[in-house]
Amino acid sequence: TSAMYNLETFHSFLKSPNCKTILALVGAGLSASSGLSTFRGSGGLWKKYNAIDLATPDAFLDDPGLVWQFYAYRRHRALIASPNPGHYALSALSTSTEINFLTITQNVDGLSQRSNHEPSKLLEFHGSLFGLRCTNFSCSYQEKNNYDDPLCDALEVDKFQDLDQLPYVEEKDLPHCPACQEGLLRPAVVWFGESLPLQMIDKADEFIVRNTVDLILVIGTSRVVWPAASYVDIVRNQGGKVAIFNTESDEYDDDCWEFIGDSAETLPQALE
Ligand code: BJW
Repeated sequence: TSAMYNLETFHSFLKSPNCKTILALVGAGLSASSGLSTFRGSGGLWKKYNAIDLATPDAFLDDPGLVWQFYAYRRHRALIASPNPGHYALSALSTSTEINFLTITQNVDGLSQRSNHEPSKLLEFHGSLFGLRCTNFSCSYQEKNNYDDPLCDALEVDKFQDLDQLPYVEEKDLPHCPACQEGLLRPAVVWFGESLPLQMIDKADEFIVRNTVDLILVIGTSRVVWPAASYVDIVRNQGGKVAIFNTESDEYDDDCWEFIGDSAETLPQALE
């Protein structure tokens, strides 16, 4: 990273008339200091299972009980967690009247919402842990804000909290659709290989095309999952600046501000 990129130059760019439109791209690292695990790296394991392997349609077909235990555990953890100063710093930007702002969060934990982020400026790109939908193709049942914990007896977190060996949960004991009475419910999140809701992509594209983004804040994300990661290059190609907030340095990217450390600390500092 060149001498041009330091906290001082970041602050003066942020306050300059050249910085009118800001896009925040958020990943699991933003919620790390709220106590929630990331997907990749040291925090990326749940019991002996790899989080990435469980977030797939195949895993759910193969063993819906196991995948539901993973999501029930994460629902519980998210509900007892609180937003951290990083969430609040973004929330403050979202209510500013001076700038055009949008947060694209890949997180499904609901912590940005709970930090009072302006809802119209927040896209939950990969869905929400607190959304449910029916897996029966002929049924369109969905629930948006279901905070029941546990969702059902078999998914009571105490039953698999400290176990090396998880109890096997049969499909009949998992949450089923109250509308069609037969479909298994699933979390309304976007798994690998699944398409993001089209209107989500549309809204993101609309923001980028309408405004021309001056600055993208890339916060706590490994930038490997598409299409979310693609916005960094899209903004750069528009002539926008990039600021990365991560505990690890990206050796391959030196045309950006890089704030190394816990984003719960670095983000409020940079945005103050
Ligand atoms: C800290 C910190 C602290 C730690 N402070 N920092 C084009 C090219 C290549 C591949 C594809 C492509 N198009 C599609 C694909 C395939 C696939 C993909 O991207 N694969 C790549 C992995 C190669 N993409 C998809 O399948 C997407 N669908 C799609 O594109 O559909 C198109 C389609 C069209 C037609 C037919 C079919 C499909 C969907 C992707 C959905 C991703 N879903 C998940 C699960 C969501 C539900 C859940 O939460 O369980 O989303 S996977 C997982 O990864 C989750 C996350 O949101 C996502 C991103 O992870 P994130 O947030 O970056 O976390 P980590 O753990 O990776 O990184 C944490 C970072 O924080 C690290 O950098 C740490 O250093 C840092 N950190 N502590 C600051 N305190």
